[in-house]
Order: sequence, then structure tokens, then C-alpha cells
Amino acid sequence: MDIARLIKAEERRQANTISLIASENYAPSVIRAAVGSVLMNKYSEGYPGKRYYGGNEVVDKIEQAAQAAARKLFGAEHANVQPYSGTPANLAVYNALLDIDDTVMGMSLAHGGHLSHGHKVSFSSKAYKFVQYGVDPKTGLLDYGEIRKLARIFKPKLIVCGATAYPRAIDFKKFAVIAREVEAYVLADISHIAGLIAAGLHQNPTKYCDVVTTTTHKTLRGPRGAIILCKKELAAKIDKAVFPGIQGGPHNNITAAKAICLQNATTVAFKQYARQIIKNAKALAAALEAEGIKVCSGGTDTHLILVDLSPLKITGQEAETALEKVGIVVNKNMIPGDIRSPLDPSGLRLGVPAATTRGMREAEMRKLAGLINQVVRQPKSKVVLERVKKEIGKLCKKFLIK
Ligand code: DSN
Repeated sequence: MDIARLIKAEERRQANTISLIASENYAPSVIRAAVGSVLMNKYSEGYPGKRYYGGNEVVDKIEQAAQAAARKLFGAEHANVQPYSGTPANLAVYNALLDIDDTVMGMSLAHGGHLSHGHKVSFSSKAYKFVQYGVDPKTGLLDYGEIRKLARIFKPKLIVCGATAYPRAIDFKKFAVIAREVEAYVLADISHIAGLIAAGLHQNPTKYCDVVTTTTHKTLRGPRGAIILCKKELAAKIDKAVFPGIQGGPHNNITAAKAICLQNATTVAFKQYARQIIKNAKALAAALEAEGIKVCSGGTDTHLILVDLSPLKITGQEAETALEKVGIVVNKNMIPGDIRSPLDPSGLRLGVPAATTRGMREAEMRKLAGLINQVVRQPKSKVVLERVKKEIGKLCKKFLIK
């Protein structure tokens, strides 16, 4: 297989479709250049000034710049910028703070949590005893009273907060108060909303939580990777748990790209971008509801929307497939209380960071809502699919990926 041709094919696929996958974004060319740079040739096991290989004088400066940018952006005392991605970052935190079989609380996948927050198929639940909390089935909102009750019963050593498919603001301070009451550590996984926090649009958990993890490629619009932020007193434990605990040499090309992304996130342009993400998500949610499509929790405070398809005659998988045919790329998703399987659940997760990067605004969100509505109501109509596909083609030509 000619991989260069396949890369070109993927470039065309991205250009000719609209990604509404909440965890995806289009990294700017400066980030992609860093990822493809000579930095990938270098081995640097260890940390700046304490490496197991020679020749790291440049890499040390890059890693220190990334650490400084991460500390500054989130107001953190310490930053580890080596985690390969979100799951390894979370596993490193568990490795740092827990003993095998310790009790931990995390949000259930079916209610919006992440696999690494204790789902049964994840290594996290094999190594630790996870107690899973969820949202109030009536409101779709986190029920802090219930979380406190569970914490008092199970006395976890760590409470994980943060989500992958929860459309509402999370009160990290409340989580921290509950954790203190039961003498637990608290970890905030802000992977999805890090860009919104960086722009000051969401509560920043750094001052309340012992540890914060985030990926750098979602709303932060950087390279695939993650960082860990923590209080000074946990710094040595966290660093040791990342390397040599669960990782080998850092990916220096990615570290450089993380530094650029974290520096970019302090700019006025990035703040405007983050504000537009929220405006777009709210516009999309409102327009979907106006079309009669059920939006879990009745709206969004973030970049994502959870659609409940159960009142319609279509499953999450069927909707994902039909939408892909017209060039709208989404992912099927469980909704709170879902009785269907994760392989064909009752919902869709829609996110706007990528479309917002392309320059789309509220008017395009309303347009997209109308098009999505047509597809999910008539997924088998060739006429509808053809018509919508043409409209998506026009939007893609107007809003290019730069
Ligand atoms: N897979 C990511 C997401 O889509 O939310 C999280 O790891």
C-alpha cells in the first residue's frame, strides 16, 4: 500500500467532510510541522538536566518551555508534559497516588465518564476498585449530593472528576470539598474542556484539585498528547510515575508541539476562538431542539451536545452511518440510563471545536442542525441524502481547513 497516497486521501476526506466529533480538531500547520520535525529522532529518557542519554541540550530547553507554558496557562505549581495521551496520563496519576486494589471513584462511561475512569474493560478497573457515579437520570446533571453519599460510604483514596461526554459545566470545587471530607485525593481530567478553561470560560480546577490531567488535541487544538498538572508536593511522585513508572522516552516532537499549543492558548485570538466554540455549541443545541430533536440535559455549557435519538426511529449507529454518507462525521454515544449497547447506543455526541476552527459560526450551526434533522428522520431516502450531501459540500468549500 502506498501510504503517501493514503495520507493524501485522508487529507481530502477531512477537507470534504465536517467533523462534529467533540474530541477532534484541526491542528495548525505550525503544530504539524513540530510533530514532523527532527525532534522525533532524539531519545531523552529522564527529565531536563537528568537524562539517560547525551545530546539533550536543545530538548531540555524545549521541555522546560513546555512545562513553563503549561504552568502559566493553568496557574499550576508543577507540570509534567511527557504523557503520551490521556489514558496514560490518568494511569500515571493512579500509579503515583494509589496502591493496587485501592478504592477510587470515577464517572461511569454510560453517563459521560472516560474508559480510564474505571470502566470494566479498562486496566484502571483491573488494578483498582472503582466505584462509578453518574448523573441524575431526570436532569442529566451531576448529582453532587449522591456523589458525596457514595464517597462517605466507600471512602475512596481518589475521586476522579471530569468527563468525555458531559455537556454541562463541572463544579470542580464541589468535588474537591467532597474529597477533603473523606480525605481522598481529587483528580480533574479536563481533556475535553481544557481550551475553554484556558480561555477563562470554565472554572479552573488547578487550585482546588490535587492533580489535573488533560489531552492537548481537543479544544486546546494542539498535538495528540497529554500533560499532568499538580501541586508541588506531588511533583516528584507524579514525575516518577510517568517515567520510569509507565512510560519510556518522551516524544520530543510532540513536546515541542505541546509548547506551541500552550503558548498559543494565551492569545486573544484563542480566547475568541474558545468563546465562539461555546456560542456555536449553544446555537447547534437550540436549533436541534427547535427541529424537535431531544438534547440531553436540555442544552450545553461546553463544546459538546449529547443527542437522545430514542424518541426517533433510529439508533446511534444508524444515525452515525447515515450522517457519514452525507459528509457529517459524528460518533454514536451512550446517553444516561441507556439500555442499548455501546456499539449501537441511543445517542450521538456532537462537538463543534473542529467546525469552529474552520470559521463556522452560529448561522452555519443552524444550517447543520437542519441538515442533521433531515438525515436522522429520513436516513434511507436517497433524495434527502443527496440533497444534504450537496449542502455539506458547499459548506466545506466555503470553510476550508487551513
Ligand atoms: N476518545 C476521546 C473522546 O472521544 O472523548 C477520549 O479519549
